Amino acid sequence: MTRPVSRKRLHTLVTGVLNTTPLVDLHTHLYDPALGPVLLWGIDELVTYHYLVAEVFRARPDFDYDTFWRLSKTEQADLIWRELFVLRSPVSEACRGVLTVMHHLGLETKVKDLKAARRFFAKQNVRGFVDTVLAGANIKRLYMTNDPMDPLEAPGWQQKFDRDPRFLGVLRLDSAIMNWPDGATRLRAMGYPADDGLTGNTISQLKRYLNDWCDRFDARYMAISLPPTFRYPDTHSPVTNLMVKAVFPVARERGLPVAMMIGVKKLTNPALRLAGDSVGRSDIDTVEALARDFSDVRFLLTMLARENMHELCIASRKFKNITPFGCWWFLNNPSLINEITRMRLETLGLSFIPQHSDARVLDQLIYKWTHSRALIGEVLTDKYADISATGWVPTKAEIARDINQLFDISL
Ligand code: RAT
Ligand code: ZN
Repeated sequence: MTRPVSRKRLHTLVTGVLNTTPLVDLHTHLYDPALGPVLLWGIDELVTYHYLVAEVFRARPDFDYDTFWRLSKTEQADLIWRELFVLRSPVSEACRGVLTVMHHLGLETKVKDLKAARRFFAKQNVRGFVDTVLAGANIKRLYMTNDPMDPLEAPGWQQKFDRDPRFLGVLRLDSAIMNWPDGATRLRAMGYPADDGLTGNTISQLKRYLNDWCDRFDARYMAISLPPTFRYPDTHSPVTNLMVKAVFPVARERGLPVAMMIGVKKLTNPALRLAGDSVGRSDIDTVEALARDFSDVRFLLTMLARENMHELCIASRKFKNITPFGCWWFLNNPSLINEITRMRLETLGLSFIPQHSDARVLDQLIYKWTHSRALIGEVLTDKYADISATGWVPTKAEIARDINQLFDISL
């Protein structure tokens, strides 16, 4: 008979392994430093994160959107700092995140302004800071979001460069195939003479674009974010047609997964720009039908509405080609990470990817992963404690094996 083990002992084991295991981050908006200014970092970027831009207007509803956008980045950061960190206690998850990063970097958090933080960052260089952050977050590899049509990113890919092997390529599809025929115009401008209509020529030009850029990026998967109205089958929807006729066939031929992030209502409030997107409930029948009809394509799937999370777990039980991942954007809050991770372990065992950071600013890796590791550690401990009560007590090696299964993604 195995000796009973306390929850405290299990917690020490689990957090010991989790904190010392370098993890892989499946979805970020971070970039190989060789790509230049598209990689954001530093205190002003951190404080003007779009999650905080949305929050500053909660604190200052009298403030005009256009006036805010006319401020310089430094002025925006000063305003957000004063409103959300000085005049009020910074209790939201996005605010807390900034504090976690500052604390980790040895900066005072309860300060009236950002002067000291700015002095600290002025002394850093980007490559050194990449190392500091990846070590601090204990992340060994991360996946970028690469868009050949992004004017900020595209110039960086014009010449060959030595890739940092920690930054893996992902071909993002939104600009090419959402809001069709906008994508057709952009494809033509890039030397892929697609038609506005969904002709055979359009499909073959799009396939050529996908193949060329998967090659150029050494893409490990293709990714798209989709609105709650996304449906399959749907013979009238351009995006559904382009996915079915071009994206899935290319994914199949290349053996690449397709990540679909479903449930974003783009620019519900356009005046908020990047902070203006909202959430809507999406259609799980669509997810199941795609998984059934494209059984040879691996789908990495996340959804934005909490209401979709349970049915996504069940769909994943039915289709082995679905891998649910992460607690995306508005779900990236402690209470929801706790709930979703618990539900996934209970319905899927270890066959899912618990978290991604979605970091847009390099420094955010520190807080996103510190917070998520702690939450996932609590949930895993509870699950091990439950099975330990029957005598099935995990060893440290078994816990390490499980954590590797959850996080050691290689695509
Ligand atoms: O979480 C975010 O920062 C969002 O703005 C989006 O980037 C979302 O994650 C996406 O990839 O579309
Ligand atoms: Zn994202």
